[in-house]
Formats: sequence, C-alpha cells, structure tokens
Amino acid sequence: MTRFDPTPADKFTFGLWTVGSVGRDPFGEPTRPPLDPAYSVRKLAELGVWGVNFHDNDLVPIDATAAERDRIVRAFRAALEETGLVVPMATTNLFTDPVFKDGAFTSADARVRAYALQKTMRAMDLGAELGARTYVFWGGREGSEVDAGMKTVDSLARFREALNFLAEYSEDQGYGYRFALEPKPNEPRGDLYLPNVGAMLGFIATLEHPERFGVNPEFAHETMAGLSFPHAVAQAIDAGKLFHIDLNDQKMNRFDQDLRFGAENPKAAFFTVKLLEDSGYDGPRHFDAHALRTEDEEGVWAFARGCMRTYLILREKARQFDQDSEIQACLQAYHVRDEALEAQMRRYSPEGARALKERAFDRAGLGARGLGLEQLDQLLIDLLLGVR
Ligand code: GLT
Ligand code: MN
Ligand code: MN
Repeated sequence: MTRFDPTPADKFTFGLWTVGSVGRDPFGEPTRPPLDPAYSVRKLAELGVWGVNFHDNDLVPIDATAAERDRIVRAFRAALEETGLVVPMATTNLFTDPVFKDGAFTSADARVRAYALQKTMRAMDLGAELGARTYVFWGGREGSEVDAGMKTVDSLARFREALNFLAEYSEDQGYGYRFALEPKPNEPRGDLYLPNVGAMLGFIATLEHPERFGVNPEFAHETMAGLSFPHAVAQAIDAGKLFHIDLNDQKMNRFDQDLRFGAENPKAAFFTVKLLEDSGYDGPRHFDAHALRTEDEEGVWAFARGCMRTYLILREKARQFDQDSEIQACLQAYHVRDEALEAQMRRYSPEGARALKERAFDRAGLGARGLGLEQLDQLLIDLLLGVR
C-alpha cells in the first residue's frame, strides 16, 4: 500500500453509472459491455472505495417486474454486505426514457409530472431500503429548446411543488432524506432551468422546508458555463448548503465531458480539495465521471484509481501549502489585519459610522501597494509541479 492508496475512511464514492458507463455518445455506439452492479461493487471495494450511488434504473430496469426487482436488490445487497460498501446517496433517472423528453417535474403534461412523482417516490423507497440518506435531484430534462411553449415561469412553480411534495413524502415515510439539487447550464436540453449553483441557492430559499435542501455542485457543470467551480463550492459552503459534491473535470465551454478528477484543471482541483478539507465537509467525495470512450474495462479501473489518487495527492499538497513558511509569509503579508477598523466594520453603530466617515485614508498609498500575488501563485505552481 502506498501513501496515495485510498481507504474507506477517505469517503470516496462512485455512481453505478460512472464506472458502468458503456462509452456511448451522441455520435457512437457503446465501446464497452455493461457491468453487473454487484460486480462493480466488488471491484470498487477492492480499490478502497467507501460507497456506491445509483439511479433507480442503474440497478433495477425501468420495466422490471416486482419479482425481478426483489432478486436484483437481494444480489446487490449481498455484495454490499460482503464488501462493507455503503450507499450514501440515491437518485432518480428522470431523463433517459422518452416519456421525459420535455421534462419530468416541469413537463407541460400533468400526466408526465404525476408519473415523475410516482417514479421518484419509488426510487426514494429503494434508496432508503439500501441506506441512502442523501437524495440528489439533477433535472436532466428540466429545460427547453423552444420557449414558445410559454412555460418558463410555470416550470419553476411546478419544480417547487414537486420538491415540496417529495420532502413531505420523505418525512411521512420516516426516511429523513437531505436533498441535494444539482445544477447544469445545458445538455441534454438547450437551456436547463436553474443553471448554476447561485441560481439553485436562490431557488432553495423559496421552498417550504429550505433546511432540508442543499446543492450538489459538479465541477464539469460550472466549468461548462465558464464559471469557477471553487467559487461555486465556496458559496455553497458559506450558505451551509454543501450537501454533496460531484467531482470530475472538464474543458471550459465544451459538451459535458465528465473527465477523470484533476485531469484537465489540476489547479482548480487543488482549490476544490483544499476547500473541502478546510471547511470540515464530511460528506462523500463523489466522482461523477467516466472513463474515456477509448477504454476497455481495465481503463475503467485505471480511471477510478486515478480520480482517488489525484484527490489524495492534492490533499497532501494542501497540507504542504499550510505548512510552507514562505507561502504562509506571503499570505500574512497579503491579508492586512487591523483589529480596530475591523471592529468598526463588523457591525453598524452610529459612532463607528461617524468615525469611518471622518477617517483620513492614504488612498494613493493603498492603491500603489504591490500584493505579492505573482510570487505567491508561482510558489503554488512550484508546489503542484513537485519542485517544492
Ligand atoms: C448524469 C449527469 C450527472 C448527474 C447524475 C445524477 S446522472 O450522469 O450527467 O451530472 O449527477 O442524476
Ligand atoms: Mn453530476
Ligand atoms: Mn457532468
């Protein structure tokens, strides 16, 4: 065992759909055979993974009979018990079947919306049966290409109603789920509703029980929109809403690539890991990514090992960053503290406001001061490239 080999204490998780991806894309057929869920569980356990997540239909086909469902769940549960892998999160597939071609909770057709609720309640039952405590909602088809259908405002109201309904269902059944909403700007729809973390946080505040809802930010999704993933994660942490996280990688402004964590933007991956480790986030480190379409099964496990190895390397780099005296000296110089001034600004008081208004500032001097960020950032690059 080397120092970058994961153990369950690291809380790494994968979705069945991630390692199970068959390499299909809009232009090409699968390049790999599907993996049996129980087989994936055993392989993931061998790699030191902590948990596995699924959509209802990753495990149980959409047209399975009750008897088939029971047989599949029994085999899956046996693999979990044998390996000790846990199921921290579950979700619903509300995007693959043609019935959801114009959305699920936001469909213009009341019957489709009702079916989406039924499917999600059943998927919540399945998740709870296998121990899941977090429930993810990725609105895969909740969006549009054509706004002439005139449902943009209604769609938000309907999405809200569905989430309120399902939060009540969770309480009614005693499941106690925490819900994590996952934004994405586009793909598979031209425009998805609630396209980024900030939009989702604003929406959560309009729900009946906002305390049961948080976000599940995905690296690739914010990056597709040209936004900073570490900044999105920071906002979720600040709001107390980081309920789950989807780690992967992505080139900016491209289709959803779901690359191996750290493969494309190691610096942003570093800041993501540092944020998670510093914030006390103790949820799963979930990889929502898949092996390249060029790979066979061996490549799939190399991909999975790579995600975790990069996370652990970056976690060690984050510790080095905190212990590096030159880096810490740069940080100290950058963050100028002034206790008396900070006390005046922290909370409004008439005296503080008057004192601030009367104070003479050396504006030119403050504007002329160099902040040392070039040097600090190069030290970080040296650290990341392994010469420090
Ligand atoms: C799908 C999507 C992901 C979501 C998954 C959960 S499914 O793979 O691309 O971003 O997190 O529904
Ligand atoms: Mn995701
Ligand atoms: Mn993605």
